[in-house]
Amino acid sequence: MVTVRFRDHSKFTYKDLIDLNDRDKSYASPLSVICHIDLNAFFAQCEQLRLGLAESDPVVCVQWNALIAVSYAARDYGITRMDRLEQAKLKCPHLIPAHTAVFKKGEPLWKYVDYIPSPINHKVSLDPYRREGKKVLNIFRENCDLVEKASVDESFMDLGRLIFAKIIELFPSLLDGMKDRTDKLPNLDSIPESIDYKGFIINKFDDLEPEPAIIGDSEEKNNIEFLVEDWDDLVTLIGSMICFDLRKKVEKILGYKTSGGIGRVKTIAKLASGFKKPDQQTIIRNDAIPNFLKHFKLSDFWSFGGKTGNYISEQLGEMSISSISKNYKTPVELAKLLDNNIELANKIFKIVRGELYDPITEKEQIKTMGANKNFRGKSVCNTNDLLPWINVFIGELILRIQDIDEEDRKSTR
Ligand code: DCP
Ligand code: CA
Repeated sequence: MVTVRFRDHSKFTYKDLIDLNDRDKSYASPLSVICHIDLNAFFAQCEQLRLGLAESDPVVCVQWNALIAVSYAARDYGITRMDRLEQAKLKCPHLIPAHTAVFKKGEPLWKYVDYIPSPINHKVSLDPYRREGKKVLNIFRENCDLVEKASVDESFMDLGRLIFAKIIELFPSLLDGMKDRTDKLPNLDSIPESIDYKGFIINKFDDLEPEPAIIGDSEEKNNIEFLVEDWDDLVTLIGSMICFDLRKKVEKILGYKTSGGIGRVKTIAKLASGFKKPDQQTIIRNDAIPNFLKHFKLSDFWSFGGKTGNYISEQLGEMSISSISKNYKTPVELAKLLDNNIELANKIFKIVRGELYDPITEKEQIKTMGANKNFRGKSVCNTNDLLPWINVFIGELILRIQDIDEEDRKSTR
């Protein structure tokens, strides 16, 4: 249920709305809407569908005897990626392990084999998953004009143009009434009934909405109110409908279940898509950002892994996101804790407020390409042992280059 109760004056201008229609400007508009979509238990889902199994089958994707992806059905048995295959089988005796495709020593093509391959004379191929990931990406690209591939199974999308078109379709008189781009957008009394949000919502910071903080899902949400107080709420709502459509397209065409997140910036959309899994999506309205971020630590922002992440944890300790935003009112104050690194302080200052307006970068930059293999024990002692692996490496690189060529041909057609 959507309730429209606009504030006295909108905080947003016609320019903010019009900027959504410009690929170069929309990410920086205060009305920007980004969605992030992540495939659930990706490699395991690929294997489940390849083998014609059901979603309820406890499939795990295996590399030698390590689990590299665990289906949600297998997670119900308490199985995680940390388990070895033997431990997982103890937890679920009817577990279905599916080994990745492999290159056999000396052969330049990968294949799925009907025996348990040994690392001594095989090399894992992740090509099948890369290809499936590409198919998903292509669906997004056919339906959205600005898509960033974030990893093999994740994409960010700038929904600006899609939302702008929908708004103009719903309220065609909007632009006619505009005199000056700096004018505030008009208030709305109601929105058409066909417009309803999709997904979980987090309540707003100002406590206008009832607890609990996380309310509703797509099935049982009829009595849950999605309060629209300004245009940012409305664009986020429409964003949730578009994100849902994109996810359902992927499911219908390819069979994959996904999770989605909708928010004004990439960091918020990314955290939102991981919030409810599998096959769910979470909507973060701007006023709900402080409430939503209460659920996370600074280290949950993926860009702070590794060295920078460690440095920040050392300097700031286990500080919660809320306390960073409450205690440090300017980037300069924060920089004092970070050896006066004002650039980093600025970034953290914006991240903890959900204000890091980063553009969506479309072009995938391939910086390097390599093929490697860890040789075990004494399996490679001389040139003769090594030469068959060169065939494998060359085969692997040729396949990758062919895939990229094909992609380039498609995009220049
Ligand atoms: N992957 C891997 N080793 C890791 C992490 C991931 O091989 N340490 C591979 C297998 C995953 C895929 O990358 O299926 C995507 O990684 P995710 O972190 O998105 O995890 P999943 O998609 O498996 O699960 P989720 O549903 O939690 O996203
Ligand atoms: Ca995933």
